[in-house]
Amino acid sequence: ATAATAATAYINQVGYRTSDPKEFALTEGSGDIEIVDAAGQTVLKVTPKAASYWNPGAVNVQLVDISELKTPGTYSIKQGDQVLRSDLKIADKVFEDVTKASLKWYYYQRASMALEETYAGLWKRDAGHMNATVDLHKSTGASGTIQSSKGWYDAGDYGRYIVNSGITTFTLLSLYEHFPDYFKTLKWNIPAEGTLPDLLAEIKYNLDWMLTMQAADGMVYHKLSTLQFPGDVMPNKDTEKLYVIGKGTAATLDFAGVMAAAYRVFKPFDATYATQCLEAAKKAYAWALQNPKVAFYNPMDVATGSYSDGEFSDEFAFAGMELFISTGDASYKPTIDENKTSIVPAWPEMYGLALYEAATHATEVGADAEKAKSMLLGYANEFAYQASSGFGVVMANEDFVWGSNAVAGNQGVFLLHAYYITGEQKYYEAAKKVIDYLLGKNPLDMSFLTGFGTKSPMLPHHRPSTADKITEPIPGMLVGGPQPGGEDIGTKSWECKDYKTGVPATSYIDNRCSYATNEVAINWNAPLAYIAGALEALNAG
Ligand code: 9MR
Repeated sequence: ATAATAATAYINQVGYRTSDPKEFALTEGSGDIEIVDAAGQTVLKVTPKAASYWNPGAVNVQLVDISELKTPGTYSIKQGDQVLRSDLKIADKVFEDVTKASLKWYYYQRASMALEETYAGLWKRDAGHMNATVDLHKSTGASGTIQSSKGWYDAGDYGRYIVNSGITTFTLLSLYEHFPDYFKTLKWNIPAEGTLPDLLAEIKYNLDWMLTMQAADGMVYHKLSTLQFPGDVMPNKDTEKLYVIGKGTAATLDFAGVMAAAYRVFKPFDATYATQCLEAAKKAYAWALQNPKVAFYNPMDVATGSYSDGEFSDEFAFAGMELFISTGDASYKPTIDENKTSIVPAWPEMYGLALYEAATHATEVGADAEKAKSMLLGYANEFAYQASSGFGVVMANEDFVWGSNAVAGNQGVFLLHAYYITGEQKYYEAAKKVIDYLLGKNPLDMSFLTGFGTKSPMLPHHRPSTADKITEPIPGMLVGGPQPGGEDIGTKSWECKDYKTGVPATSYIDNRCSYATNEVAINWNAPLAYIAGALEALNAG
């Protein structure tokens, strides 16, 4: 007899919730699938269904529905005589540890404090960037110094950037705002901040930094970083001079929206702090109205993250909507523009956040809430349809950009909002398929979250994980993911060898060199944390 090549089964390697619909992908190959329990008993037989060709992976797969598998345990997947894999897990709260770890990662990213062993374990480290008196770079239009400390390092580098802090901090604030009961008690071993729930303690660490970045006239500086990226050193060894760099309408409006939302979330815990946030938001918004077109680009002597954006109507809508919801003052309320097309949120595309808010505050927002709903559902219906084919994920070729995993994540958050608005299960299911994709049901057959899954990134582009000499990367980090740009491929020794496959969804390398596919970033972890947290909170007793 000739031995047939075994098919590959692509599963969510972290597992499936007992009560959720469940599906995995399978390469071509014929025959029914058997699910076998730890005692060797076949507990389920399924005939794979053909699925349509998935462009980004240039591949045909079949889909296997195992929703009927509801008994917690670890199972094998068999086809004929062949065991395709033995790491299929079913459990009640599969995404709780993912939620905790992806949120705890923000603690590991904290500037200006030592990470103590009681919290950080193996990854304890000295404090970095302790000099709180920071020079204003000439690009701020001012001179002198400000006091600025705390906040999260952006990514694999040690920059702190207001624009990217904007979408990140807002996503985490909205996670709390949407599920206060769940997050009031969920803990993941970080230092206490008064009596704040862990999620809010973590968020406050970054809000405190953001507040330092506002000038007296309301304007918000663009970023706090060295002039060039540091080498692969621990935070305390990055001793180049820090500067406060640039200013602009995007940073100021992103700040305004975040601070307005923070007002609502912190009010029950600390009214003084909440009011400070709201006043800061109002001042920022007022500055932006007077200065509606100040774009930031890196000055000649600066090479750190630019987060440049030249179009601000989306940031105006976001900030205005948050201020309107928080104050009830109609002068802040933006008009919903039905011609907007880039409505899946991303750091330069904040319009979708205004839509989320409008659609879920129908009473306050009035007629525009219906417009927002129909815009969201128009896309969400398309997404839910796409999620029923291929790898079960929404991602199309053009979604494979730098940080593609955050595009997937934000599509999932988007679908969850469609679920909140309608209560329709198909949106929940499609959002759940996003987390399946991120945790292993993808053509690379890997989980993109460090420390989670059978195979996950070991060599992320993340300076602390490189310099600490500990084999395991810090857990709970979502890498940027595959994309065909190859911006990091080059001739210098520290740049990557060519890893492009000609296929968007497999152009990826698990290597320190790859800042374009294997870096981590605060704005990429946030949507994953949101989906994982929401899926658990929605199902909590
Ligand atoms: O996430 C950013 C991505 O959208 C851009 O295409 C890319 C190049 O400008 O930069 C990414 O952001 C990086 C930032 O500039 C600096 N810190 C690391 C970020 C993730 O790679």
